[in-house]
Amino acid sequence: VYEHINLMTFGRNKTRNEMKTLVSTKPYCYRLFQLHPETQERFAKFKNLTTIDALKSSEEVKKHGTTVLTALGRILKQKNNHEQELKPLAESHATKHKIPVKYLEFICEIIVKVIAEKHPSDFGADSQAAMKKALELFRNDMASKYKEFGFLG
Ligand code: HNN
Repeated sequence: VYEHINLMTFGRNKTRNEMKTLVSTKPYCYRLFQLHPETQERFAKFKNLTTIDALKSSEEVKKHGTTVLTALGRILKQKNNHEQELKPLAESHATKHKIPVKYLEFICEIIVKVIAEKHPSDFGADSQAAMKKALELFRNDMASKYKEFGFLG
């Protein structure tokens, strides 16, 4: 599972060009916005992207997808000792961006789906279950931090 996250987060052992190729060929960055348009509304910077083609070709969306997956990869690599990594993100997502826990669920579901699609022979039922569980732990901790910051999510 952690190998896959490495791949998804364009791991440190990749060169910049390899990373760019991965980013530009993997069609997952826009999927959250496609499936759940209400999530796109949280991003002032993506307001002008009103068609699927615009979303698919946007460098900004790719860049943000990388930001999100890199942050998530760092959290998951802590194997649940993620308090330090999680707290500032929980704070900004609770108090500034006001991102409901439901939106976190959306992206987690998409991440599992996309890895399963991209690596069908390496990401079977057990791996999927393990990844789901890891993402669930992440979400639960986000949700409890949200409450500490007074956001009920
Ligand atoms: O904390 C920050 O504001 C820094 C930028 C950042 C990071 C590192 C954001 C971020 C922003 C600010 C974007 C900007 O101004 O460039 C916004 C508006 N997020 C959102 C909104 C929604 C959102 Mn997220 N994020 N994020 C991160 C990092 C991680 C991260 N964000 C997430 C979801 C699902 C949504 C709902 C549409 C999200 C996740 C799951 C993660 C991974 C921990």
